Amino acid sequence: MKKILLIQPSPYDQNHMPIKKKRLYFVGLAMPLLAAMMPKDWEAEIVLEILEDIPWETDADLIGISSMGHGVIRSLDIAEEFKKRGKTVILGGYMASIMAGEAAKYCDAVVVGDAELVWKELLQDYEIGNLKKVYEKNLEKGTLSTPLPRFDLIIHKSIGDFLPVQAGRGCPNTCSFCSVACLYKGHYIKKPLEEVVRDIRQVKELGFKKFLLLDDNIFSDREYLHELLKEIKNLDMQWMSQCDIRIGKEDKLLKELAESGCTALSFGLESISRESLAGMNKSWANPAKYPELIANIQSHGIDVSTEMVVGGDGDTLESIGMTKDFIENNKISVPRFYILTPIPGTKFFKEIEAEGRLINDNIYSFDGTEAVHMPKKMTPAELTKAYWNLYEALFTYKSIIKRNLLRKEFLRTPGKYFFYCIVNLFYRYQIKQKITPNIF
Ligand code: B12
Repeated sequence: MKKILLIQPSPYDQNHMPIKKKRLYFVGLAMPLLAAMMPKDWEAEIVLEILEDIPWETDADLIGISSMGHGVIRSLDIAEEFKKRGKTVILGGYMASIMAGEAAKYCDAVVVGDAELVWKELLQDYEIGNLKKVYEKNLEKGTLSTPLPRFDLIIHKSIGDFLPVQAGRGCPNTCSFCSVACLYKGHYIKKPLEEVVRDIRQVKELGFKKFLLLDDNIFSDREYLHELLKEIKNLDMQWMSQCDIRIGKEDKLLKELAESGCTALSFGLESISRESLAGMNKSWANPAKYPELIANIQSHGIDVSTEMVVGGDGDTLESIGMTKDFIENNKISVPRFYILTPIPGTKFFKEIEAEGRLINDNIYSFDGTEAVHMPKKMTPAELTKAYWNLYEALFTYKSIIKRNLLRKEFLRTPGKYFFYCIVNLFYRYQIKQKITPNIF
């Protein structure tokens, strides 16, 4: 039996050690899917490095390593180490895809984008000793079909109380900073509904009552979402996902979402400055409407979680300060922020580079917690300081109480808001150590 070892690396911490956690709440789908795509005469093992050590002495024939954002440095280090040990190494995932030329230096082959259309060919090439350096066949506009993910390889590990499910990949929006737009170029590729239902059923049969719908934007195709919600409702599960904020004006869909068991949605609001949003090719989002849209989503019983960036072209120290009021006034339980960062490969990176505004060319240090580009209305040092000030201002005890306990919904579900308070206290602890809070 041949064997593949699939590794989801953990990013390095400030001391250059892979981050370790007792529990990984958000597990990715890539490794269970790649394992499911192995031919019958292959055995597969999955290592989630955040929870377990890498078995350097493995008897595996092939090593597959994923990559995300700045975590890619660890992916490349692991690849190098296994290469030294004479193993055949394949790199894949978002970051290796976006910087395939660079990643290829550290491994035998890189899979750019979706693995589904090239995986069989790659394994055949490996077996005849004829691996190509890069495999790329993106799904683009077609339909997405995936086998049942091999969750049996991960459910015994220390993971959360939900598993991932995917209905579609990509997003119709083309925000210039976004890695998803960079790979999928404005396309949303859907799975047949029967497959999504099959996958949710598997999660349920494995004893989980919740799932995370991994789509980048479940509001990409209204009709598809409407049909999907009818199916999900019948499965009696709770779920969370990510979405375009404009869903906030769709009362019918919001009602269907809530009835189908959707408990929380995360929104990339990015900024309260129109000018900043325009600079990100996100003029379709209107921050003046954010409060009304958020309130409407919350009124349907769906929690709103937000992701925002600071350092856009319209941002001033004052507007970053006002972001604190925005988050508090809109009762956002668990807000998250990054410094706007030009990820290599994205349109935003090309623009910033062409304008001579890149101030740090060590792309491996781009982790969204330090300014690496010249903002228009402040210095990079001021931006980094304003970023941490914003986090500190929102994670005082007073602000945590204001956002989570002093709200009308509190009495209906106090347990939930106490849980959010605990998450906030953990974020506060991280912020004090200048660690950007993360959802994992
Ligand atoms: C779940 C998730 C997480 C989870 C779980 C990660 C894990 N340990 O498994 C958590 C919360 C921990 C996480 C953390 C981070 N994440 Co994350 N995450 C996701 C999310 C929402 C879903 C991932 C997923 O399962 N997708 C579904 C699968 C099927 O798709 P896929 O991962 O792309 O895999 C396919 C191909 O890429 C390929 N593939 C993937 N890996 C490999 C490996 C090999 C060997 C091969 C051959 C192919 C291959 O095959 C798959 C099938 O086609 C994505 C968004 C997204 N659209 O994917 C962001 C995303 C991947 N994350 C991202 C980032 C930036 C991070 C962090 C750096 C955030 C941070 N600031 O700390 C960290 C890094 C963690 C790390 N381990 O290095 C970015 C990556 C951008 C980029 N340019 O790389 C994304 C795209 C979000 C975004 N919109 O920007 N993440």
